[in-house]
Amino acid sequence: MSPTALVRHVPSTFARALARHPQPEGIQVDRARRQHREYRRALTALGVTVHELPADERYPDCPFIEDTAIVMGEQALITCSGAESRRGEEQQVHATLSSSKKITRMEAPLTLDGGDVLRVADVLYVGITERTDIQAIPLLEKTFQVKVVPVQVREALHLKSFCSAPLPAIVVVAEGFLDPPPFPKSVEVLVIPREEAPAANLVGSGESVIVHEGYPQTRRLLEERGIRCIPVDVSEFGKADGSLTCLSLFV
Ligand code: CIR
Repeated sequence: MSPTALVRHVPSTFARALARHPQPEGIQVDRARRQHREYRRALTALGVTVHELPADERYPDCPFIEDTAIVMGEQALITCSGAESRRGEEQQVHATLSSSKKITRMEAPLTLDGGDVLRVADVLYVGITERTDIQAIPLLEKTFQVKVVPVQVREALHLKSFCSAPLPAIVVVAEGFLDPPPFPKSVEVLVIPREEAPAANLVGSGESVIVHEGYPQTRRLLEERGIRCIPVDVSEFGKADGSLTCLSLFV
């Protein structure tokens, strides 16, 4: 069965999305919408069935759907965002998943963003950040009955801002961000150059990954490893600290 991912369209309010380092030229919503379309096409090229949710104008950050839920098998944990302005985005995701998943809800004061949850085999590595509270870990353990390893993150918004696990047993990490990497020896860790750190965030399926356009060293490293790369430009989302994984929620 092909994997399925939820994506959420770009609202016209997207120019007001949260940004740690707002760019003087601002976010171009039309360009973000075109990039989102290319991203959806790339998911389809990976063999993923894409389920599109409508934008919600009240939530400028709603395209970053990864943050709203953690899904493993039949279980879904609907998160409580660490950013107050994003609370409420999860309702539509909850409604969508409730027909097919067993739902658990996280309630404030517990907070967690999906961008902090990296799944490698049956272990969840969880970034402890401004968004994700260490107190949320017992609920993850209870919901999914898995081992959870906390990882302190200081240099970035989320754990997955500088690493990802795009294919089974392959983790891509930007040099110097996770020293030493907390993964077992059975996991292959591909280290990309620090100057390409944002390119460590990748989405994959089968033998292929979606990579960021404009990061040639990362692409070469992956291709030398025999991984097919589909480049996509998500630079408008990058202006709001977004990347590739955050634009989809694999269910
Ligand atoms: C935020 O600050 O919440 C959004 N502007 C960006 C969220 C990116 N999410 C992710 O990488 N999982």
